[in-house]
Amino acid sequence: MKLFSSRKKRPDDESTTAANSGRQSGLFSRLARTRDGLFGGITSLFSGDPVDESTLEEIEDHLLVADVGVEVAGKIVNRLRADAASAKQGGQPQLLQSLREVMLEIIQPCNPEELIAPEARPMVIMMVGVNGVGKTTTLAKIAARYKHSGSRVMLAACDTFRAAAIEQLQNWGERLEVPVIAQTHGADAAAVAFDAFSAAKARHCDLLLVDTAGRQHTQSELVEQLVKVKRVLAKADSGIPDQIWLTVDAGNGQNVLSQVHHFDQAVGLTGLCITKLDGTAKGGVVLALADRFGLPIRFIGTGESAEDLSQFDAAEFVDALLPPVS
Ligand SMILES: Nc1nc2c(ncn2[C@@H]2O[C@H](COP(=O)(O)OP(=O)(O)O)[C@@H](O)[C@H]2O)c(=O)[nH]1
Ligand SMILES: [Mg+2]
Repeated sequence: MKLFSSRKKRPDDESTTAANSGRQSGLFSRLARTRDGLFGGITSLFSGDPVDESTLEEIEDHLLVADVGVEVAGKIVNRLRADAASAKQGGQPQLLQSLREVMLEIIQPCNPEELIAPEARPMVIMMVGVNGVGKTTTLAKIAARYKHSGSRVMLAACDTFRAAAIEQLQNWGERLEVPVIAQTHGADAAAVAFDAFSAAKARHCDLLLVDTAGRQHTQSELVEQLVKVKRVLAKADSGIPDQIWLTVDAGNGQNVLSQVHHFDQAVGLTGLCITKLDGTAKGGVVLALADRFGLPIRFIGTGESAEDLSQFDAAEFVDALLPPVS
């Protein structure tokens, strides 16, 4: 089975149809906190009055509180001001339209390209990130999603740093009926990854998801271990890992920018997963990430259970962040 091939429908293709409406998907309700933080208090957005400086200031303040960052907030407000000054802007519905347009322009580069399945071997995705951001949970959600769509999935427990981490992945494996390759606590993470790839190949899996230990990006010996996992996998097959995704917790706000920078320098990132968008008002950081790095955003997490995962779609995301047009 070639799950990732462009010929095959992706498991969540519905997100790319139906005009990508964030309002029609569950995403709209799940992003309520960020949306309220961004625009909830701005009643003048709906007043129908012409846009004035105080409205723009209010919007800028809210953007900053939602952790969009100074640069992006400035960019957005400048654009709104320019639109307001031009014939394009005649009142509030147009203000919302301008907001939608500028936000979409910023986020659009993060729309992920479809993953193409490699020939005759499993696709290998390695997940990295600091402690507690939701790497293991996100991997399990991804496993559930692809298993559900008929792929053969395997998990590699390469967080050997904490005994509980191996158990956590094994529990997910049991729940999802997905095999987990693990060794004991303290085992060499790179050796586990190597074994897991051999096992995934032998069992004709489509997808191997490699969990890794959480670490601060500033802990150099731990980052070295990640580099080693990557190097050892490449010895097994020069094409792997196919993808290295960084999971970040949206609740960490602007701190995620330095995480992306450091992990990218250390291992080279091909994508991001953004978690905990359900529990934070700082989801505006997605705009900051998009503006600064433009890395593909693969998935967003909006809860703790297996189904609380959405494939990222820029238009849908922007729709879910904006207040409903009354
Ligand atoms: N609310 C919420 N909680 C999440 C999400 N993703 C993960 N978590 C929780 O965050 C905690 C840490 O997750 P874990 O996967 O162990 O993080 P790791 O250390 O990066 O592997 C767990 O309690 C997860 O259930 C999410 O999208 N939303
Ligand atoms: Mg973990």
